[in-house]
Amino acid sequence: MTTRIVELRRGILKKNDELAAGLRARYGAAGVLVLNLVSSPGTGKTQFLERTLRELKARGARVAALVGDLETDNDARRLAASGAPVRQINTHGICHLEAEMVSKHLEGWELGNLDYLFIENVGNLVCPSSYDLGERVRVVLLSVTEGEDKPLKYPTMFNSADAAVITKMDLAVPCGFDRDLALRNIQEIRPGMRVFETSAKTGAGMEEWLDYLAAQRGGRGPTELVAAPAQVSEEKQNPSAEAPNTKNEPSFRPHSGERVENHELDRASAALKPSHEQATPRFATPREAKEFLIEWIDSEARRVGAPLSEVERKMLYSSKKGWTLPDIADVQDAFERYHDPAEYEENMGKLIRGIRVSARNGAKEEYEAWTEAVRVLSREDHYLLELIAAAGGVRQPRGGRLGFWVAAVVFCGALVAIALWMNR
Ligand SMILES: Nc1nc2c(ncn2[C@@H]2O[C@H](COP(=O)(O)OP(=O)(O)OP(=O)(O)O)[C@@H](O)[C@H]2O)c(=O)[nH]1
Ligand SMILES: [Mg+2]
Repeated sequence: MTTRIVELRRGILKKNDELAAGLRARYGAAGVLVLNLVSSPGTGKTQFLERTLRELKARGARVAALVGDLETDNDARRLAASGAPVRQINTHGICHLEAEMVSKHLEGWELGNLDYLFIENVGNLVCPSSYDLGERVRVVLLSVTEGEDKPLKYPTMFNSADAAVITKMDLAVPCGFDRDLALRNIQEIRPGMRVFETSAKTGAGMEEWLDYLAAQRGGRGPTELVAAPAQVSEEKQNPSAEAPNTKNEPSFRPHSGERVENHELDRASAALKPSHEQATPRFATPREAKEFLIEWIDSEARRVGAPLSEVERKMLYSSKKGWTLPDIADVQDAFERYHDPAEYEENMGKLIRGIRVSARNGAKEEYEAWTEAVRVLSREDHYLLELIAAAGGVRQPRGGRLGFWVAAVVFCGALVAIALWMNR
């Protein structure tokens, strides 16, 4: 019985991971930075997010949010006060959001019209850590009222996050919050993790947080972002369109309702147009190209039923001078201790060759996206490039084509010889 439950759970997680990989690729193609906010109930996710949405909008950024709760649309109503498009996801008893729920609630939204999409997860410090939502950045929040030991008690949640936010700093003194201890505990679980000390009430720490968000979007600060498109401003003028959507109707539509799906398809294919037809390149920076390639390798590993461990995936980010992860030294340390480099490189070679085959046999745009990413990344030195080079050339080997022509000539010659012999 227990084995069956474990197997069932594995199956659910596998399905979720596959859907999340698809979402991640979709977010990447649309150029939207997606963040997943996790914490225990009442940490201040909604208040912090509302302030974030408001301040990003004031800087000209295009933002939207999904918010998960077991019941009620209270949080969506609060977030909608920021003026951003918001949708509530009610999980009715499930203690976390899943990729499928997110995917369903994104229907009708034109992701290409967004700079940031925030997902406020259900308040819980255990379940959400196992469910990938395709986000690029997972943010764990911890309030000064919860106790400094939470990172030690819930290590998986803190270990799977990319950044931490300490909330309600305005209450730190009356609560006797031990800041140094909290920071030490976070670093013990996730060395090198970026931590923001904030108060959504006073605005403390928000500047630093907003700068971090801009940096995560590849260094493009909110003030440099393109102005919000017409349809977003139209919604702004129409308060009813901004109200939280409990009936699952799109509150943020690119065009009229019936055209939503087609328009989304148009956008998706435009993002994958060959570079010579594209007004803007697919990858603005080597970092974007690198993330695209790593995501593809990661999803290929899942596809073949051998998902990469966190260390294996993170090793792909190694670089001497180019952009890499802040905790890469720890990753390399763990890799050296527990992995066989030759075996790892052989496995990566197999995955890369598998990707090339499916990209070559799939849509032309996919193949071009892969080669363009490699070309953009080649501007810098990256371990990933060495792995790609070691996996062999991208063209069909000359020998293969030559073999085909030799076989064809021999076959035709044999046919002619048989015909001549029979006519004798
Ligand atoms: N003093 C102070 N109170 C805050 C701050 N942020 C949130 N709160 C209060 O903390 C309580 C919980 O905040 P929420 O934003 O609802 O917390 P949450 O994490 O979204 O809660 P769930 O969605 O239920 O998990 C509310 O009463 C907020 O007013 C803050 O920075 N300072
Ligand atoms: Mg909330």
